[in-house]
Amino acid sequence: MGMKEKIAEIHQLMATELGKTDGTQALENLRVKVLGKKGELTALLRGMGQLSPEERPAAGQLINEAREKFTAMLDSRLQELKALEREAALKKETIDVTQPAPQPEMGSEHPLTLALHELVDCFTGMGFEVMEGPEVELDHYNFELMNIPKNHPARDAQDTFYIDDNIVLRTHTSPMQARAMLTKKPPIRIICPGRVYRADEVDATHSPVFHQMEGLVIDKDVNMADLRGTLNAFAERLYGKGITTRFRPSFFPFTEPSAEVDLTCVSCHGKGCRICKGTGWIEVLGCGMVNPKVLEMCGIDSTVYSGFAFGIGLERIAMQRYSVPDMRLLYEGDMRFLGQFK
Ligand code: 2NM
Repeated sequence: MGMKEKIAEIHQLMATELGKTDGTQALENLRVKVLGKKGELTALLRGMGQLSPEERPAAGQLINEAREKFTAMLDSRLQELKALEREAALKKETIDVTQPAPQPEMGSEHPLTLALHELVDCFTGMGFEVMEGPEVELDHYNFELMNIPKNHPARDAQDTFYIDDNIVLRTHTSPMQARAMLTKKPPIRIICPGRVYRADEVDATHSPVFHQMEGLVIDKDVNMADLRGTLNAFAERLYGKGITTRFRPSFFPFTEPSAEVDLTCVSCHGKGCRICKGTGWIEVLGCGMVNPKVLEMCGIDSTVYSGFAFGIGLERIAMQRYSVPDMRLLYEGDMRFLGQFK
């Protein structure tokens, strides 16, 4: 077979194999097979030794032309394959910037926090300031200044967690209000939300740790009508028009007179139903005119100033508002419960 025919054979091989290459690696393999050290065209070059000296220049030229031609074929296929590979890579790596991002699972506010925020919004809207303070309190602030002297039944070890003789876990947020009266000049309008402690049994409506929000107003000529107006505004704001209050006489050492306050039953609007046990009223808070003794002990002249105070249990409000049947649900952190407040 002459040189021309052999080259034509290799050309034929190139042409068919080239079309079959499916990637740059396959192309490189073909290049090695034809042009590499042990390649077919290189073998022809080696075989030139057997040719006569007259035949060699022409054969050498044919081989060199073939090498250039094959190199050009390989190069052009390489460009094609690179373009195809790039296109495939782009397709695979495409980012759809319009696709919504995966949403992180959002938490939600605890029902007690929801109730707290509603109450705080309501009273700050009426000009009250929020004051917070220590949960570990001096007996002096928690009891003495609240007109609950030594030997008063409310101090009973059954009700109070004592740290030592003089230090307790606060049983209400009133000590914060004593601190306010001792440090501020009237007019005073504050609410004190926070955690309080009582050595109670645990059941559907009791827990040794619970939350309160107490309010205090001190100024000249503050009277019971101001107290009632304030609580009526609170009732309407939180529960809607037509919801009002009913005061029942009661007793607290720190207020005189004192009252328990009921709200129109929200579920029957006063007609009487299962929720309000037929009375048309729901008990929600305690209140009264600050006892002059408390004012005096806290450095406020009771002949010039008077004040009212009230205390609201946050658990009770949250349970009524969100129909929570058992207080323990508020503390267990069960996601199936908490997830309902999104
Ligand atoms: C209540 C009921 C009635 C109250 C009294 C005071 C203070 F500091 F002014 F004496 N703070 N909170 C109070 C009055 C709290 O809770 C049921």
